Amino acid sequence: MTETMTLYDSPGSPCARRVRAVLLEKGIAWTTRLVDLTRLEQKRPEYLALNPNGVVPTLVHGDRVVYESNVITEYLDDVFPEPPLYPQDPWARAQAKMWQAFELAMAKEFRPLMYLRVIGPYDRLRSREEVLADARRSTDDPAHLDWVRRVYDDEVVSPTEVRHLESLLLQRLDRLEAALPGRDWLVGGRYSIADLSVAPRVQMYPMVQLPLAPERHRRVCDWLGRLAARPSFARSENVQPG
Ligand SMILES: N[C@@H](CCC(=O)N[C@@H](CS)C(=O)NCC(=O)O)C(=O)O
Repeated sequence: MTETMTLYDSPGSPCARRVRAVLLEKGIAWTTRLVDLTRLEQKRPEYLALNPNGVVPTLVHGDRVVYESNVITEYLDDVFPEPPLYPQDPWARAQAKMWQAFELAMAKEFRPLMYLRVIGPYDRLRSREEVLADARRSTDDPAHLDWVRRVYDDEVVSPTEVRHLESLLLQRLDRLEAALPGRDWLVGGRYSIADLSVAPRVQMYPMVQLPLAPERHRRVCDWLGRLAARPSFARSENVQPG
């Protein structure tokens, strides 16, 4: 009997997208369960029972619950080895995992801008009371509820912190640019989990008002173009790929 595969996912989540991309690369069918981050559904007790970190993605494979996107992708690569996405060679694998660590650090810099420039304005399409009432339906944790209020009231980060985060995120692009001369992919001369791990967030830079400038980051733009040309990566943009 085939085990069921369910992905707890959210549109616009680069962390979930890398899991979708791996599922698509491997031709694995799955069912999507949407978690609405704007309604704080990721902090609902029933979701926290699956993923105590209260973030997407979470994968449920049969009776196994796997969370943390890089853990999920490695699990999928082990259980469904074809095509392999994690390098076998120890040095190449270490490099791929360092790119994943780079991405995790980049995520910390990116998150406040995402809430400031995307989720805050989206929330403010509705009344403050409505947004807070929705959040209260998901959790009674004061810290989480206060975060929703701060996002709504545009109090996520100060302008000074914004400039600092923007600068750090641009340095991330410089770092990528410096890694790409003479190579199409980040590690081992072939498309791998390193590319799949880093690209989804880089592709979202324009959403947080950090345009990708070809004059400064030509190789990064070309690399994203190569990824976009891969049907599985292109399809992974949608939570429920058609
Ligand atoms: N390190 C985690 C990070 C997951 C994460 O931060 N997910 C975001 C969406 S990309 C999320 O659920 N954010 C909601 C929140 O921070 O409450 C992973 O890679 O799975």
